[in-house]
Amino acid sequence: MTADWTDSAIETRAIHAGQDPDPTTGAVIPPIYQTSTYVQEAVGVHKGFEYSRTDNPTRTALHQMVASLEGGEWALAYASGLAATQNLTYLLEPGDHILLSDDAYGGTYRLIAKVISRYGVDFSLVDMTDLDAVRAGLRPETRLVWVETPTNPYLKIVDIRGVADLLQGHPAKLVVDNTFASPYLQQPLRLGADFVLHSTTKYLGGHSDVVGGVVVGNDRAAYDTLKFHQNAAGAVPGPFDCWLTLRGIKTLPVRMDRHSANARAVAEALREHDAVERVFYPGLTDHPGHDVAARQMRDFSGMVSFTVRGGFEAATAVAAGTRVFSLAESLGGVESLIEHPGQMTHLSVAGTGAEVEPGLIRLSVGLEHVDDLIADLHQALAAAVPALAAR
Ligand code: P1T
Repeated sequence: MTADWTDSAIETRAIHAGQDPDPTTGAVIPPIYQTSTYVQEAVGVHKGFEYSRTDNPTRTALHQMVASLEGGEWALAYASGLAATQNLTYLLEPGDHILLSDDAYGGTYRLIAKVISRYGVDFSLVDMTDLDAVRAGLRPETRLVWVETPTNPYLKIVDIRGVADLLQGHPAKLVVDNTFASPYLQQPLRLGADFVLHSTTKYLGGHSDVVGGVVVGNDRAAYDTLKFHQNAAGAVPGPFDCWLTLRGIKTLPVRMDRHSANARAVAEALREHDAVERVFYPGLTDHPGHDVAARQMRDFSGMVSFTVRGGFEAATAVAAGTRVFSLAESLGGVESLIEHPGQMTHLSVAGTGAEVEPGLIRLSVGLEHVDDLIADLHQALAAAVPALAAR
């Protein structure tokens, strides 16, 4: 029985939930239970653990932690965000339909379009910021509505409460991929979502040193199905990965505050730059989703996208021209990253109608000094788009 932190603030829960001192040694930090199996005193008589695909105490601590952060009854952890996504689709039957955001991580699209659809599950894309379009996109056989907010890579904002309300009386469950916000900034279950999904690779882990995923929810029957498939399909995280994620989560609130402050300053600086066409950041007051974001998020997180004048070639040159921002896929770590979605994270949506613009660049704004970040972008833009930068 672990201590109950329900009434504590999220900053306190991020440090303590699911992490009582080790009962045998008093260790303050839960051990990495690096074991595949557990001894039984007699057949079927054990301390609650049989085999580490089924359960592992370090993973149990992570489950309790993330459930606490999201305000959910339960959480289940997986070997990656996509393994978590796949596990949720085990709730579906052939003939069912998924309504998917038209702006979503390319790998989520690829999994649903190229893998899940082979098993008789249909899907269609919709702009989730348009509630009328969501209503029109629902079919009698829709069983999952898949929302990201902010979206990847355009940082569109979906009204979670609005989508949840229009699903009243429909059998479809609402999944919110909360990877870009993190539970510190946004808690979709409190806004009516049925399930929350994270790539814990990103802000929860926070240090670009571990790949993982989680699903969080309140529905016990869904838990039983997902828990069965977590074990039956077996895409579980190892104990060290769970421990790294728990370690990262302890600083989530302070990291997210600084990610958000740095990203806002970067977005404002980019908006002033002549070589930049459009800046996508929900913290800018003229972002079309700003009001909804201000309502459902504590702050606007650390992701910024923008288009450069000069299209594909200029964008490719900017992405390769930064020194503080590393050119890499992924996001949510302490170090700043830059990428070209069209050729990297969203290559798999090419030719689908949901592709991104060739001039689009995505930033994961890290925790370096914001002056260094802005100076780095200025020098990369000046080198890639010299005529415009000189104006
Ligand atoms: O990479 P993985 O841990 O399997 O998580 C997949 C995933 C799910 N949801 C969102 C919103 C994501 O952004 C991702 C992974 N995204 C990247 C690797 C990226 O650079 O966008």
